[in-house]
Amino acid sequence: MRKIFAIIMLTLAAGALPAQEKYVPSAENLANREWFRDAKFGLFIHWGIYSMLADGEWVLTNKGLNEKEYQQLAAGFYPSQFDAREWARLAKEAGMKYICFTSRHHDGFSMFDTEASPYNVVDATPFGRDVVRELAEACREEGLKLFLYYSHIDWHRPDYYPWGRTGQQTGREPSGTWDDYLRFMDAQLTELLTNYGPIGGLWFDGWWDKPDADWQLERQYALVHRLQPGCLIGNNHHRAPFEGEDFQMFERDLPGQNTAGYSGEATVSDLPLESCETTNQTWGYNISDRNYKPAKQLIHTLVKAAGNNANLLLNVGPRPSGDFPTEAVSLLREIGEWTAVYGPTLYGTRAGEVAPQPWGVTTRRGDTTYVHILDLKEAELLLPVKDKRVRKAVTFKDGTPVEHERTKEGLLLRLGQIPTDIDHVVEIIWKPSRQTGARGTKTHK
Ligand code: JFZ
Repeated sequence: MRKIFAIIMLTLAAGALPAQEKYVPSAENLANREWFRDAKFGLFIHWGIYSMLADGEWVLTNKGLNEKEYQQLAAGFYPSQFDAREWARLAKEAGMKYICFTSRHHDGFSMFDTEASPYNVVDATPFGRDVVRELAEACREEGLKLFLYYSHIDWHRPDYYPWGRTGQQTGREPSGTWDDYLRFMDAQLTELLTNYGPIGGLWFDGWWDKPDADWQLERQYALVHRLQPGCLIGNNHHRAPFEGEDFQMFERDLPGQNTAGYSGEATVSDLPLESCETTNQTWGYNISDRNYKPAKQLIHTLVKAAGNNANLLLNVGPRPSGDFPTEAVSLLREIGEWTAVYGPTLYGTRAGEVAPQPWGVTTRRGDTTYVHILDLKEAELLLPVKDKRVRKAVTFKDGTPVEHERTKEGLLLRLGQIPTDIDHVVEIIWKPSRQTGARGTKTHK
């Protein structure tokens, strides 16, 4: 016995056994990543008891409210117009393929039935309905996938301690045991991944509040993947992806850009990518934010995301009543009219052979490339593609042929006039490349 024990100890010491298993995504997870890359467009929904204060999801901290007083909002939460099926229909009509819903935001209030805390929509509100359950059912009925936003920050629980850089002015007791908080999150994640059927993905957020804390993310991710191997994990930490993550998100920016100032340290990975953006200026319902983006701008963001190999997760902050703001509904409808026609130039595509340009982007599927002309002041466009021959080039919307010519610099498209459409799409079908041509010669890499 002692001998065997000694051998085991020696083997361990020699490093023959790995200390921590590297994450190997399951086949189902890899398939879901491809589904995700194909999906291109999702609806982000920020909704919670903060919506009642109509000043965004950060109101508790931004206004330095007293947290005990804030809790009392729950007793008045009765969203008489809430209809998960209606939300799912609006998303579907807009051309979206998934919904990402705030199951619990930084304020710590759970929008689902949880045993881990009484501070939840079923136990603490007169409404008493499990919003995540109704949304999960509605998504299933409409053929959408459900993703769940889950905050790592908690401005309510004492065990979210030591505090991070946010939520310090809310009158809370400065004490609590961090390990309890980790156990709480494990319990909630177990519920979310057990009680609602397949979850498309988890959208974590808040790591950045205290980057040096012992988050035990690899352990937490392993729990998620053990319960649902197919569930895609993303984390809005604004860094290159961590071990165990399945997609990478960019907040208010296209991959590789950093106009919002959040993504300075995020290199673009090979994982599926997602950009998220607001319809107005805030995530949670904000009654004074009337500054909605025009449909054209949001469509351009969607198209540019696709041209950068990314999805767009577009946000709506429903009212306390449960309705979407009127402007948001109109925007979703307008975008839906566009995707109904132009969807085929996006869904199932990958970034095209021409990198994003000032005039627009390209997407491709098989032997077809879609040239998305978003902003061009001329009637001609030179594509720097030299190694391919055109079989057919047409205007996507009506199939009219597009004159084209091979030049030294590439392929010159003559559009006839300066494009004025929201997105003037030229569809190019290429001839089979010579290497894979009729003579069946070997392809070289
Ligand atoms: C986060 C949330 O804080 C926000 O409420 C919303 O849910 C959004 C989608 O994600 O936004 C952030 C994240 C990080 C920073 C700022 C906003 N940051 O590091 O400054």
